Amino acid sequence: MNSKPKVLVTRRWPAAVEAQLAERFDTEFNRTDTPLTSAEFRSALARFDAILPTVTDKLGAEALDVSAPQTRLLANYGVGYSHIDADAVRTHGITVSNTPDVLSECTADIAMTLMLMVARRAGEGERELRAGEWTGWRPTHLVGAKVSGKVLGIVGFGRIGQAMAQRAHHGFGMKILVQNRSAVPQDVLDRYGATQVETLDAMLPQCDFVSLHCPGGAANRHLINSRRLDLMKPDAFLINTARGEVVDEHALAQALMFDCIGGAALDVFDGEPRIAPVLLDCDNLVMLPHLGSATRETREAMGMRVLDNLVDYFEGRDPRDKVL
Ligand code: 8YV
Repeated sequence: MNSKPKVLVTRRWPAAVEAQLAERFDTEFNRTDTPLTSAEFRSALARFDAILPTVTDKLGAEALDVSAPQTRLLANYGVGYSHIDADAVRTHGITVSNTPDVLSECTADIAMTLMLMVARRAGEGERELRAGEWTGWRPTHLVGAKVSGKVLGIVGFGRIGQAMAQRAHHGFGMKILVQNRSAVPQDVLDRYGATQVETLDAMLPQCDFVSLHCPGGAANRHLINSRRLDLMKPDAFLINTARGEVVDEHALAQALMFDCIGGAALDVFDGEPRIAPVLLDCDNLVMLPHLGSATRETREAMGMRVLDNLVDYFEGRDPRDKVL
């Protein structure tokens, strides 16, 4: 009889991690590489001891509408877990873990990439060149905004927010303002020459760039709405590598079309991979397909971190990255 815990991996993972999972657990892999449906999740919850979901697995009330699930652990491959219904997992007594730390650097790298791309109009430039429309250098062609030395407002000063501040302050000489739900210790702010501002409304008018690094979910849904976009400087830029729902995308499209802000750059979208068509019409918008953690090194490290959490749990300890 096989006594290894039964584990379901919902998407394709880096080969090295899949090999370790297969060795240590009775592992089933979803080889279709398309997200499971709610019905498939309900059936999996009856059969597996642990499920290893990703951001694309909508584990809402419908998918978790089961009685007495076999599943005791959802070990999420990713740091954000707003796709998992916290009330439903609490009702079932299911434990949830995530993968913090290992993706902070690469996600901050993508936020920097987006900030530079939108300020320097790199997306527009590449589109023009590929369309064969570049007529040559001229003093007024695709003139963007300087990044170095400007004011960057960071919303959410956790690990990724701090990795962003590290790059922007020490690499680009930017002045850092911080909005965070709790008080950030002074020595942490001092590391990045940062100042915590009491409210988001007070911070927004002071920023040349605003970068979002807060959690998603209901609490932060449309944190950036038309009223707050109006508070931003008319030449300021918004960067989102957090979660799509944090920004009201229709309000953002309006703000971009009517030049209420200078531009925006998004790695995440509300209801992704569907993109609100209104966004596609905005020239001063850079969009990437959720690439924050997408490096070989980080995706492998995320998988290994999930493995650590599984081992913790099945050896009778709380998983090291337990979040629910
Ligand atoms: C991950 C992310 O790639 O970790 C997160 O929360 O947003 C991404 O960078 C994705 O969530 C994988 O599940």
